[in-house]
Amino acid sequence: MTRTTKLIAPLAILTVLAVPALAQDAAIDINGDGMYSFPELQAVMPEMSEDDFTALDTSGDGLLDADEIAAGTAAGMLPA
Ligand SMILES: [Ca+2]
Repeated sequence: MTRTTKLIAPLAILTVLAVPALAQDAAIDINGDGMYSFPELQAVMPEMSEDDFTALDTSGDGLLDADEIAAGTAAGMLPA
């Protein structure tokens, strides 16, 4: 986990509590960068393990881009 994600995680959790979980992508993508980080996903999917996230992060950059999100959704590991 990078220093940035450690700082963002508590903010993401607090923000997600204020909106319906899984309502829309914006509810997951807290920082609006178009990608899902592990803290962002885990905030709305507490059952998501770091191993699951790593499996979805095929490029290994620590973020799920649109292609990785689409693949995870198709595999049933992410909400549609
Ligand atoms: Ca990635």
